[in-house]
Amino acid sequence: EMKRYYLAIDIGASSGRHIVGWREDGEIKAKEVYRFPNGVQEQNGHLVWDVDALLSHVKAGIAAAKTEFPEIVSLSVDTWAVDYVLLRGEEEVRPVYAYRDSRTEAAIPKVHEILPFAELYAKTGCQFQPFNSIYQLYADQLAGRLEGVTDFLMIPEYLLWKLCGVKSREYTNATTTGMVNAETGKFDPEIISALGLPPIFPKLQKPGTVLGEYEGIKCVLCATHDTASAVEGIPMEENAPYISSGTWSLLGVKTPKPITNTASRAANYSNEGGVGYNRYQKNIMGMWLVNELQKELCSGLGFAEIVNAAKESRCDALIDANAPEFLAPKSMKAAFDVATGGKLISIGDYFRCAYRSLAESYAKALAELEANTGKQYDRLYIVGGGAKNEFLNHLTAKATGKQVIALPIEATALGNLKIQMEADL
Ligand code: LFR
Repeated sequence: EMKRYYLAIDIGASSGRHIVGWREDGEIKAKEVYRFPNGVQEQNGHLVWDVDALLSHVKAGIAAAKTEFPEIVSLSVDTWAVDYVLLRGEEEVRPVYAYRDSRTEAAIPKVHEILPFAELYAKTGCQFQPFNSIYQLYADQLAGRLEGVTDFLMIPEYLLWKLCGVKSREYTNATTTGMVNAETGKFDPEIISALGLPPIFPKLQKPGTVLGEYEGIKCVLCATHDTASAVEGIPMEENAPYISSGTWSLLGVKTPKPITNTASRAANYSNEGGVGYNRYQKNIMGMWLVNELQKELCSGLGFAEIVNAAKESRCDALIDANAPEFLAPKSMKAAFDVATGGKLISIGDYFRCAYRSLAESYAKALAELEANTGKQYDRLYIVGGGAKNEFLNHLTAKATGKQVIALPIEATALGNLKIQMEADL
């Protein structure tokens, strides 16, 4: 029997990868064929993405995949959420801002003047984050950047358009904009008209939709929000809470319906689109804390050395891992110093503090999840790069009291591949 090969292109805030997958013995097998760096750039005091570089890496990776696997049935792209490219016809509105940029600061109170957050949450179930597309779009509006704009494409949709010439709007990623109605699953017309946004929000398409082709390879929509693909890619025996652990730690559970009540809003839980279910989920600052500390304190040290230093430290200082001052500080070290009142001395102290604080915030988020869903769970699945950190897994088990099942798999790529395989039936 001929094997059928599929290509997942998974791009995160700090790197991207091309992974070819196929079915073998009832399982999805996968091989990484290309990897490339990504990262925000500074331009005129703003944080932006280099989407041209992303596109050329996407194409170079497809070429690399083809040399190893000449017969690829289809490809799909997933990336981080909320960010987008605006088009005027075929022309990009530049720059393409990155979500940690502070340009939304003035826009947020103005949006909430028109649509109080409680009202927005009741409609969309989307968590408050200063970078939600709704605030970015309103910042665009205030800056006059929406004039003549014909299209709003989120990053994966933009890259797929560049490959196959077809513009799409995919459901799971759209739910992170803060503009999709949780009940209807569509862009909410009242939100869009209240903010006076142009008519650039058409009907949403489902993961699995075939768009077109690129060099004979079908271009398909996966769950283009990386976290939605990750959740699809977790091999779970039962429905249990998960953490997709990377730049962010996304902690959540699948629920049949969104939960948008006051307790849920107070806990700032999000309801994001999944593939046939709701992701009741919370953003926790994640490995961003560790990576930023490492850049500043000890770029020469490897992962194992950092974990060892953290293990050896006896420092018991904690920070609130989700406090806004850690989102995009000029100096992560200084942010930790201020938050701990100068208690961190050795390098190990900083990392011990970061890991323990993450574990504590997982425990708090899980308690909220259990209270708000009215369900108790015994297990916690952890996937993504962070799942490889046994020290953090141990701290997490201790803080949460759950059985931690850490799977060192590329869940996002597996979920991306799974959706393509299902679309190929
Ligand atoms: C993870 C992720 C999160 C989203 C954040 C910003 O990569 O997609 O789910 O909240 O990035 O887009």
